[in-house]
Amino acid sequence: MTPALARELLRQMVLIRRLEDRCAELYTQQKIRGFMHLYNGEEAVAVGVMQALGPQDSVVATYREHGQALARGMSARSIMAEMYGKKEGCCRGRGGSMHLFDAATRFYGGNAIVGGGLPLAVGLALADKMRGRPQVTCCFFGDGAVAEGEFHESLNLSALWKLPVLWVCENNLYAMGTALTITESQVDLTVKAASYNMISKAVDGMDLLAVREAAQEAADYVRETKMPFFLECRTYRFRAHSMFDAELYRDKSEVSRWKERDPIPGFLAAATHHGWLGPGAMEAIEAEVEAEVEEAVAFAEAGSWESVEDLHRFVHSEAL
Ligand SMILES: Cc1ncc(C[n+]2csc(CCOP(=O)(O)OP(=O)(O)O)c2C)c(N)n1
Ligand SMILES: [Mg+2]
Repeated sequence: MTPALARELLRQMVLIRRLEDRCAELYTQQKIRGFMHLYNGEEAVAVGVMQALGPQDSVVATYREHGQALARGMSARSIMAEMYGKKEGCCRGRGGSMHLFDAATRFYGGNAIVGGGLPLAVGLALADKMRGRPQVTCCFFGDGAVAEGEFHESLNLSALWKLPVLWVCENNLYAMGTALTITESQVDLTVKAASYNMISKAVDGMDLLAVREAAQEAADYVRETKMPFFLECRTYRFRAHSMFDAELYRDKSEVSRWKERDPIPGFLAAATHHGWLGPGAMEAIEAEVEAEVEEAVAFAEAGSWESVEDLHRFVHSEAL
């Protein structure tokens, strides 16, 4: 770790947090519509894992993917314009919150279907293998995906066909309002993954340094052996599942207990302790991030709607 990298990692987490808090405000003003799922509390997972990937690696994410998109290097303005449904957005406003996508950073998208990204990751990794490319495909998914057939089929194929996939399970203990403990016979997800004959490991998803280290080890293993690796990041979302959720399924005391382990102040304290960040660093980052988010909002506000004549484009391949 260097002081510059520590600052950058903290900045990324603060940017994710601030951009999403702003999205929540804009949602209540109906500037952003449709489904929207926020990542608050889970920032250390996206930021820490992304550090282990290179530009040629592929990333597949879920509908809760704003953090991954930012940590992968997509701009706040292209994300915000997409949230608004504007043409200047990363998908010309056609995807919205759940379908951020960016070929340039090999970000193969959010996905509205629980577990839907896992078979895509198998396909991406198979393509890399067949072409002899040294890439890793990193696939994020929630604990809820573990109950889907696609999880089992994808993990099995990745081990059977020896595919270079880094599986990253974001276990935040709930799938919408359903606790893991009432849907799974085996709540230790590393045990489930290990049954497909791959290395599986769990890490504290609230600790940025721990996630970064575990992800680096996992990605190195995948790159060297061309075998899959399952990394479970134990984390928690501070906000509701989506913008429509009364949160009747969990106690406020549980939420406040997890908030005490907020990854942002946690990493700030560690970085200060190690001497990577000095006094005033956080204030400067917050000011920078605030300016970046407001610039993104202004960009989205000033954006344009796709013209009616263009609406058929990208629907059928012949229209390209
Ligand atoms: C195949 C499928 N079934 C159900 C849904 C409805 N749904 C949306 S999010 C969600 C919960 C998924 O939870 P998890 O995978 O743990 O991700 P988290 O929201 O906690 O990040 C469900 C059931 C869906 N989108 N797709
Ligand atoms: Mg979950």
